Amino acid sequence: MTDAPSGERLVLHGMSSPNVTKVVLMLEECGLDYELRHVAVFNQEQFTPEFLALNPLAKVPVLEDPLLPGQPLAESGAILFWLAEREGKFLPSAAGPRAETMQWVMHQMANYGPMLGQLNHFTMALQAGSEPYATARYRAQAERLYRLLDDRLASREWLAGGAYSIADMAMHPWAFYLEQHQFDPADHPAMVAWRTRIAERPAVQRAQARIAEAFHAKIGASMEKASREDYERFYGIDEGMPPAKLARVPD
Ligand SMILES: N[C@@H](CCC(=O)N[C@@H](CS)C(=O)NCC(=O)O)C(=O)O
Repeated sequence: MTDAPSGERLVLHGMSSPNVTKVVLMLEECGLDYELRHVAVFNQEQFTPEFLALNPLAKVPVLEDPLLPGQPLAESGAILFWLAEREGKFLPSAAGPRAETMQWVMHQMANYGPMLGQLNHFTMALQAGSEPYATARYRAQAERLYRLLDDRLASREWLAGGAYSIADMAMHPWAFYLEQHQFDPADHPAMVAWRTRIAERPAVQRAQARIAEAFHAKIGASMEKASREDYERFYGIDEGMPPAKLARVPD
């Protein structure tokens, strides 16, 4: 984790989460040479001094790019904008399509990520039914967001700007929570068709293979050895909070 990137190679610090996956999609679409480095977030590795020097908020992804020496880049949306400008790809240059594409990247960052992420927390990290108000609140938010996505895609092939772009890459990994969040794919046909269209792209398939190879076994091992304290730190639970009924966490 401490070695700076050398030569032309980029280094992406992460795990197999949607916010990391979207960046790997872009790296593959651009044909860049990059290395994936696992950060064991279930074992508090994001809080080590080495990682905090990369991102003081202690979250992945972080990109180290030889073209940005000494400037590790956090926040997946900012990383997508950087790579799009660096490569001159997947962000239209004409003003209208460019603004629309930026709007949908920000939409994903500001709404889909935070709201679906909270629904994940209250439905998967906690024991079922332990926080009914929070679960209902974030499910209602998710319902609005999935409806918006399906309506948007009913009349266009790609989310914004008239072409496949970083807006689609940002949103795509989040769109797979639809079924886990117990919404009916049959009620979201345009969204499901778009999801499949993107999943069939060779770059997306290469990205999935790279993620599986770099992260899956390591994440499995890190979850296996994670303690209750590790999980509480990951979820941001501290002593002053009301007790949380965590699921699948050792006593
Ligand atoms: N807004 C950030 C969110 C990043 C984020 O939430 N990362 C999670 C994994 S997807 C993480 O590193 N969690 C570890 C922690 O919070 O301790 C982005 O899009 O990059």
